[in-house]
Amino acid sequence: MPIPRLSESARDALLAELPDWKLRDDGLAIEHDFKFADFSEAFGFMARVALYAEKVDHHPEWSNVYNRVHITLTTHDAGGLSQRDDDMARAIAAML
Ligand code: H2B
Repeated sequence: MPIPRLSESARDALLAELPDWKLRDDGLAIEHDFKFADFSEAFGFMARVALYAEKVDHHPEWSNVYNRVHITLTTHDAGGLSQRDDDMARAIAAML
């Protein structure tokens, strides 16, 4: 089922409130490169995000190299950003 795209004003408000998240060049996703003390910290964070993602049925695109976790949030069912990405970015901020 298609999901509505986030309005430009909602997107701009999110980026203003969470300034570490950057809009991808195509405007269809937001990205954040997280850096932790070591792999254990990074993987613990990923485990928390993964459990939350399963609970809300919204999944990050991500990669991990040692103590870095790169996360891209977009909604495939919307073809771009949606409220689900807004909610996820805020939830992730609370998991740090
Ligand atoms: N995650 C993301 N990032 N975008 C989606 O559109 C999406 C998802 N859709 N997780 C969900 C799962 C959908 O495929 C299931 C069927 O609800």
